[in-house]
Amino acid sequence: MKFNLIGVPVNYGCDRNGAQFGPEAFRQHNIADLIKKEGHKVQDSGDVKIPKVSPEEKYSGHENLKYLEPIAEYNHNLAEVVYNTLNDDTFPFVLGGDHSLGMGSIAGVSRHFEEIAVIWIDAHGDINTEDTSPSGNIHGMPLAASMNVGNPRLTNIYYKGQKVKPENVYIIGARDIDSGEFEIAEKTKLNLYTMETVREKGLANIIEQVIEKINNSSVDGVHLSFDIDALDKSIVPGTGTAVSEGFSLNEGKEIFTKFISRLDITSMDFVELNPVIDDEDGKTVKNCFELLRHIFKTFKLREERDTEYAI
Ligand code: 5AB
Ligand code: MN
Ligand code: MN
Ligand code: MN
Repeated sequence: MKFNLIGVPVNYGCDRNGAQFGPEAFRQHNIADLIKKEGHKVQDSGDVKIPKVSPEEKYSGHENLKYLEPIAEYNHNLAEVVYNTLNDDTFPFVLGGDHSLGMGSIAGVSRHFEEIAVIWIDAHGDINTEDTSPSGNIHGMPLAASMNVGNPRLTNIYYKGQKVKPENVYIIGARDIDSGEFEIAEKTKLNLYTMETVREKGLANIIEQVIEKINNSSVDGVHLSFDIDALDKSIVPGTGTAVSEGFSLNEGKEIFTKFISRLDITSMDFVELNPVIDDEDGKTVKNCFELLRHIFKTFKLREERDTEYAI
């Protein structure tokens, strides 16, 4: 396969120092080499342009949407790169940066395909709006905005209106959900598999359900957005909003093995690494890379299997 690395060095969405150094950390640890070693082609289109604004301008766009203007602007730029990458028959692999980048990724992906599904693996729902958000941090809102819920400046990024239908949205592993988010989940009827549900029904069964639903729907593109805080706090100390009771590394691998081998995943985000708050051994970076290696290995296995069948 051919991957395009797209760096998004942003922390406006989490309003905490460090997440903007994510892309640099992935590159320093040679993510491109890793992808090549697993047998793929890889290009790096560099970093998306992020407008520079000072913390004093934080609330200048809206009283409960921090950095609204620069976030809307950079997401437009990101959407364009993602869209062009797909048109080039290349897989966009977006490196965060905080999760506010989900809006741009999804906007670019949804412009390319007829109808998309979004798998959102995260400790959080990320379906807040300016009315429900306890923090005003836009990294807690990208999935709502992509469904056309929230502030028009965010719902109209790249092109006007809805990017993904709620019935095609799958949140998996959420265990820190705000009360307003529960209401939005119910109202929109998106597919919410909380960690409580995952533990009750078993991870394998939940994955199976999601695969079946997606493969029985009419989508032609599947975007997978992975927030590393889906993993347990003990294995990813280097993320801004770590939560306990998360997935183990092996569960993370199981999720990717199954989704990549049985769904046609067409684009991905890998977000919320904050190297500044990682532990002294770089545990978070190490675990991210173990998972990344597994991801690209699985893409290769899938490709080999598909070409075998084609012959
Ligand atoms: B992340 C919280 N729900 O809205 C909020 O890391 C946390 O992209 C959001 O999933 C976490 O501020 C956003 C409390
Ligand atoms: Mn998130
Ligand atoms: Mn999260
Ligand atoms: Mn976070």
